[in-house]
Amino acid sequence: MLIDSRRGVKENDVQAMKLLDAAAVIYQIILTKADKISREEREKVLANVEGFCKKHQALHPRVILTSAEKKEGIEELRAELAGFI
Ligand SMILES: Nc1nc2c(ncn2[C@@H]2O[C@H](COP(=O)(O)OP(=O)(O)OP(=O)(O)O)[C@@H](O)[C@H]2O)c(=O)[nH]1
Ligand SMILES: [Mg+2]
Repeated sequence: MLIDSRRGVKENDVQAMKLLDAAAVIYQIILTKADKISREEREKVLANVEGFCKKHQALHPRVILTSAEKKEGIEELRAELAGFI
């Protein structure tokens, strides 16, 4: 589930999480556009998302912070996806 790191988890994301939990489909949160936020905001959005990981059974606990612009987290994301295959 791609989440804009500037916005965090929104109500429609929570609705999608509930559907995935109910269907027992494992999902993971990938934060995007990390270059657009400060170090402080990163801590905040990570804490926010980690809170959701505790509440949603099917949500993978590892959150990946990425920036397509700075290529940050892309290798990590690729490795994670390769792991699923
Ligand atoms: N700064 C920054 N801009 C990005 C990043 N990823 C995408 N963009 C820009 O965001 C705009 C939308 O690109 P999309 O590929 O649709 O990215 P998205 O994550 O779906 O973003 P939205 O459509 O805006 O929700 C384009 O102008 C991209 O260049 C990123 O990691 N950092
Ligand atoms: Mg888009």
